[in-house]
Amino acid sequence: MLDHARGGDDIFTAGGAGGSYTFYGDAGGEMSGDAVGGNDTFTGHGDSTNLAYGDALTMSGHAQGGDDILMGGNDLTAPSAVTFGNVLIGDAETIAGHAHGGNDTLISGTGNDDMFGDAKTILEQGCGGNDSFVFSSNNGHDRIEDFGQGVHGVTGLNWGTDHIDVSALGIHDFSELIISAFDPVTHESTITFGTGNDVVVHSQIALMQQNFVFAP
Ligand SMILES: [Ca+2]
Ligand SMILES: [Ca+2]
Repeated sequence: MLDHARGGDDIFTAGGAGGSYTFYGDAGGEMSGDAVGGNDTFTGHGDSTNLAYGDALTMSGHAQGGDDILMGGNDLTAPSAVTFGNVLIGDAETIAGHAHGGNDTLISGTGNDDMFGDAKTILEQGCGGNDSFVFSSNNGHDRIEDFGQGVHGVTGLNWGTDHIDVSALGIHDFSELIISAFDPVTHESTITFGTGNDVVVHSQIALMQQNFVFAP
């Protein structure tokens, strides 16, 4: 998608179990110039391989990602923690130039989800959007790879200001969360929602109350 191209708002639902699904919300290649991605919705299928990009493979120039909703598939039984049937990427594999990622919503299913709110790699002046990661019961073993907290002076300022939505779990307050100590080397901590339901979060700094959306 080049120049002033604009993507539509698409809805894609993956087919049967045992499949391999790759989704690009807007462009299978590069989005550049002043191209703007649509607001797309992807729903993965359980017991399958789902790879979803909200916008494109790569974004450069002044491309702007849409606000996409990506949902992981619901496996009958989530596999062990080391394998991810679902890779959900809010914008693109790589964001470069002056491209901006959108404000995306990534929703974990009962399979294992590896989630990038923006991109696997952000280069140059590229930046991500303000994304939401949504969890509920029986969600398997997941990862959030780029949790932005808007903290200056710490790697990941270009990840936006993101939130983890735990409202569906009936969690009302930060004190109800079980979170391992933040590792200052790996920048990871693990939130345990229940047996077989946890998420490793790669964040800028230790997680705090304002990083979450709680049940009312
Ligand atoms: Ca899009
Ligand atoms: Ca994003």
